[in-house]
Amino acid sequence: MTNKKIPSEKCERAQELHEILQRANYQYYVLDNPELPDAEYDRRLRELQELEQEFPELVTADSPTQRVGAEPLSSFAEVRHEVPMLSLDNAFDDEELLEFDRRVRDRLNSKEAVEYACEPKLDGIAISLLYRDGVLERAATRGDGTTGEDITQNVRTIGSVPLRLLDNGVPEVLEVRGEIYMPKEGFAELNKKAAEAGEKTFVNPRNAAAGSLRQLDSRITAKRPLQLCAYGVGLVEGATLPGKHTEILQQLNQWGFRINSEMAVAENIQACIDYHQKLGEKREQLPYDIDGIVFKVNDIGLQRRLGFVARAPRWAMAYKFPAQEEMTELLDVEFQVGRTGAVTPVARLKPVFVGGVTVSNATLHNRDEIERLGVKIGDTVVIRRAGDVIPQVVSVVESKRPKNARAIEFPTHCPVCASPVESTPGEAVARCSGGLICKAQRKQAIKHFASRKAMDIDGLGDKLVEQLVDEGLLHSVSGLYHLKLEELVELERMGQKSAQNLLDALEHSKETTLPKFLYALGIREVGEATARNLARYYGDLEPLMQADEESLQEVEDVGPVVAHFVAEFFQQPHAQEEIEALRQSGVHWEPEEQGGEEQPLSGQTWVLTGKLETLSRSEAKDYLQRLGAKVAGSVSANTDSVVAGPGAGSKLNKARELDIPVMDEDELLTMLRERGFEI
Ligand code: JCF
Repeated sequence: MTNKKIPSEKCERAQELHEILQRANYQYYVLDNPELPDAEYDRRLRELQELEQEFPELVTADSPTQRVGAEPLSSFAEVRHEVPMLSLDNAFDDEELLEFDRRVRDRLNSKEAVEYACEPKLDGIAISLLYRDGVLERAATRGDGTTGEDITQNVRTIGSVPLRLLDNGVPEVLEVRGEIYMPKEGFAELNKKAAEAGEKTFVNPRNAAAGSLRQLDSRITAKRPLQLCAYGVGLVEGATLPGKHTEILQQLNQWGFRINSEMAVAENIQACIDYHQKLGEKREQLPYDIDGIVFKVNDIGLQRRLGFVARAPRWAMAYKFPAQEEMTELLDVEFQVGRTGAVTPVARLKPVFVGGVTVSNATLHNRDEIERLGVKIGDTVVIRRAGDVIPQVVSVVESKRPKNARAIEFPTHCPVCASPVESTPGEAVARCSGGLICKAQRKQAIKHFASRKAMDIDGLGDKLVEQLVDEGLLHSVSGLYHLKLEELVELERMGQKSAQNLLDALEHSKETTLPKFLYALGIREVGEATARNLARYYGDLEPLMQADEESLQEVEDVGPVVAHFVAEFFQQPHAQEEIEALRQSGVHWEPEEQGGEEQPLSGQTWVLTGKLETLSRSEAKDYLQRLGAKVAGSVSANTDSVVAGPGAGSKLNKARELDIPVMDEDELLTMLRERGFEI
């Protein structure tokens, strides 16, 4: 960076800025521990940009200013990989993994256990990064393993890709291999923004990552939340790397690369099976998509002895998890009517095994979603089922569309009660206008009323509610308390004993609390927490029923929308009659202690992160709210306490950074027990 025309102090300043920005970048992207505030970073970057504008000779390939993207390309150049980029052989069950280990030991003529490196297999795009004298020279896609595409301009924009290696003693030539991926959170945000702007959304994080890297205009790539995780090396010249795979990765980490924080060493193949099992349970909590675990013989000497077959090394294996996406056929679309009248299109599918279970229904959410997907009946569709989330239709395989594919017609009238279906402008959901005239809404309302967190009527399951309504024995929530033994025993699959049990449960449910009763009414947008707030503010039902929208908004967490739904609900003559009938039947509660009295955690904001083992997430939240705490989804300077379980990631880091007290689940349980909860 020496040039006669440039004053030496400018040259030195540019150098200094390079170092500051490079270090800040490393702390932010690799260590997850930023030290330079964003504004400070931006100021320094601007200073460097101005310097480079004044003296264009100062611009180097590794300058932090090069991360913002460059002029669009017309196409990507071809790149030949000097050391081929291999793919991985797959295993799908324990037996296949044990088979792999046997083959390894046979080849090595070894009876002893082989040590393996274990890491999650990220669902992204494999790439090669070539460094010469520590400076990023070229980044290329894997392509077919031998020839890939030069995407250097795009890769340069990714914060966690070092433009220059840290430390001295780097090899003259170092080719680092890794996976570029989009974390789940960034993906969700990107899609949200795209949807709001009426643009096309991405089907999954992997496609989003691939699409972002394939941009000819790197300024677009620069705006995408991409990450790099290094998993190995290719070409190395002018240095000797350590003798174990895990040590090489540690060395890469020293040089400024992110490596997977879940990486572990397994002493033998059984430990690999355990690792696969453990990560499988943690899969949903990880901040990125993975599709399996990669196991590699850890000793590089042994790797050399094992060599390759065709395109895959003999020393590595990917043990896959059940796929979360599969293709199947859309047989039909039905429309379900929910408790609040929402009409939801449901895809009836040719059964397909996905995410570990057989799926034959998936949600299509709403009319806009059907339009966005452009899906027709008869289409082949991609179904995604991740964790316990409802299966979704993520895309249509248009090349497989049959000639007789039929358009999906959204009903103008409720399929259950024939009342008109109405849409509110600005709302994606269409609703049946039938209210409780609609059998579907009535059934859902009764199921909700009986549910555990509401009136908790034991033995009144969904099936039984359907049966009672269909048989004409039950027309409303209050009708529950008029059911008779003679009627019940007439029902199919209902004996004398279960009929009596149900009547006992109904009797028992009459003694309730105001929050539970309010929640049970199923007022739109009134969940358990809001019901509790309303109960505490008004103390009893009558003042709440009289409250106007303005007064309602004085209640914690109640805004104009919720206030409107609450006031509207109690104004309906039908609702008033039902409430009256329920009280006539003996439903009762003690008035609530009103407002004023401070709860132990009033005014505090708590955050739950990671996996909880004894409590479910919603139970923990519920307990904390009952002590007066607010439970938030992200950590900020306003957070008072964080409960972190295994697998806690960025939220925990942030809490530590901000010096916020952190406790584990045991400590939370102790605290709750001290406050009188019996857990
Ligand atoms: O995370 C990955 N997708 C991943 C891919 C990790 C690895 O350790 C890999 C890989 C592809 C090939 N290792 C090889 C040899």
